[in-house]
Amino acid sequence: MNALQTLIEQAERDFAQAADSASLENAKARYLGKSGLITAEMKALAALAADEKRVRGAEINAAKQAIERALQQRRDGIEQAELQAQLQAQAIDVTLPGRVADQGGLHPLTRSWMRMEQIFRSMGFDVTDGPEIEDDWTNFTALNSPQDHPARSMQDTFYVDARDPNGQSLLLRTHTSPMQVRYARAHVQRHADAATMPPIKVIAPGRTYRVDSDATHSPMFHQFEGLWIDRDVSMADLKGTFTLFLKAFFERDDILVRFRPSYFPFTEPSAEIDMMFESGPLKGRWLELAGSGQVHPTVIRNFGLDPEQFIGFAFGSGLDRITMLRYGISDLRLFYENDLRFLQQFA
Ligand code: 2U9
Repeated sequence: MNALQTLIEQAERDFAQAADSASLENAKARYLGKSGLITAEMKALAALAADEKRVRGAEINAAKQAIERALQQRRDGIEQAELQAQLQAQAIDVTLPGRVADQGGLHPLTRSWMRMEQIFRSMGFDVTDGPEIEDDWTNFTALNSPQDHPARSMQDTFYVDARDPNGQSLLLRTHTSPMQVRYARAHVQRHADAATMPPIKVIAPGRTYRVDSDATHSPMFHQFEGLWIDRDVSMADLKGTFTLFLKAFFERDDILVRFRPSYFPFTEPSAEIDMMFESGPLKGRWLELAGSGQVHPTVIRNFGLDPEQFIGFAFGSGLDRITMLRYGISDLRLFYENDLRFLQQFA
């Protein structure tokens, strides 16, 4: 084997050992660089005779080309290897499950609340709001609950350890009625002339508080109350309004409604409202749904109106209760535990 062939094989081995482009370029310099081995062979040509020069020159050129080919091959190899390494480092596992954002949903009570508001709005009722910490007068006295009424006892009501600027005791409202007291008084003030006053027609939904806790009672629960005061509103309007609401809320017509005589300090006469489904799992059972009645003359007077001129009705019902009936829920506490397995069924 001649020296040039040895040189080619040596270069091939050197190039093969170069692990990256930098070492490959160093290896190239050893053969093809200014003081490289092939370059040295070229320089040595000068000392040869013309004939020998031609033959030897062609041999050296062939060797140089072989080394350049080997170099290019190795360059391509290293480039491929580097690309592969880079692709592997940046590899994406397309079989991984995607990171999907969880979608929230409305709480069943919120759904009922919105549904209830929408139905009453469609019947011309306004919707009002008010404070959850109330003063004694607005929560009790204005609603004809005398000072010694049992609903005022410390066992039934959460009193707040503070008083309002007028020295009145403060409490967590025990019903949503005080919102209607506030609404009605503001309405009467705004329409100073009773002769042209538009009717008071309002729904008051919201959180209420009582000292009570078991499967069907929670210390915090939701009520919605209606109030309609005008010159000629009757108990027949009450029955029609409430029946229409029930049929729209439960999305069915096979509903019977009955009134039973009752007592509330703020209404006279008063009635419990019961409802019966004529089919389905609750078929044939009277279900207590609401209290109601003609607004007591003392309450009308507390609005600043003359009870000889103005008359109307009020009702109060539990949002939690009608939501349990609508969805077939048996334990009230499910609404307040925030267990996603329960809540997701309504999303
Ligand atoms: C004003 C005057 C009267 C609202 C009424 C009831 C009867 C009643 C309860 C039913 C179950 C509340 O959710 S519950 O615990 N409510 O029995 N509520 S009449 O009467 C009013 C309201 C406002 C100014």
